[in-house]
Amino acid sequence: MTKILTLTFIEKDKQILLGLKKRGFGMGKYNGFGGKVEPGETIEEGAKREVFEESNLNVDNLKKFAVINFSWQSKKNPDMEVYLFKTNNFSGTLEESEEMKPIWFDQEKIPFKKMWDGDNYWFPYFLNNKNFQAKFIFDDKDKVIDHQITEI
Ligand code: 8OG
Repeated sequence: MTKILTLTFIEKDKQILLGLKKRGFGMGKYNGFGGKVEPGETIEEGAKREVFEESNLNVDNLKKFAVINFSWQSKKNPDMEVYLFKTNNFSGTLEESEEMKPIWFDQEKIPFKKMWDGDNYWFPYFLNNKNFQAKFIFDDKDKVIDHQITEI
C-alpha cells in the first residue's frame, strides 16, 4: 500500500526554512516539514498540522507545487506519494521540536550533501518556481537509481 505524506517548505525573502531531522526516517538529513496524512484529515490539513508539530509555526495559503512518488527497488520501505507545498504565510514563534531542528538557509546555500539524494534532482525545479510531477527509485543505500521529472 502506498503511504500518503506531505512536505512543506516555508519561504521568507530568499531564504527557506529546513529542519534537521533528529529521529526516525531520514534522521540526520535536512528537509522541509511533513509526515503522514492521518485518517479524517485532508492532505492540506495534514500538511499544516505537521508544520505546527515540528516547528511550532502556523502556516496558511499553502501552494501545492509537486507530487513525488518514491520507491525502493528492494521494497525496504513502503512506496510513498508525497504532496509538496510551499508558503510564505506563517506566524508564531519558531521552535525546535523533538523531531526537527529548524534553520533558515539562503536559496544558494541549500545543504544538498546532507539531504535526500533525490533532492539534488528536483530542488532546482522548486527554486525556479516550476510545478512538477516526479518519480524516484532508490537502492538499499538510498541512492537514486532511476528517476523521472515532468513539469506540469
Ligand atoms: O513522518 P515521517 O517523518 O516519516 O515523514 C517523512 C517525511 O520525509 C515526509 O515529509 C516526506 C519526506 N520525504 C520522503 N522521502 C523524501 C525525499 O526523498 N526527499 C525529501 N526531501 N523528503 C522526503 O518520504
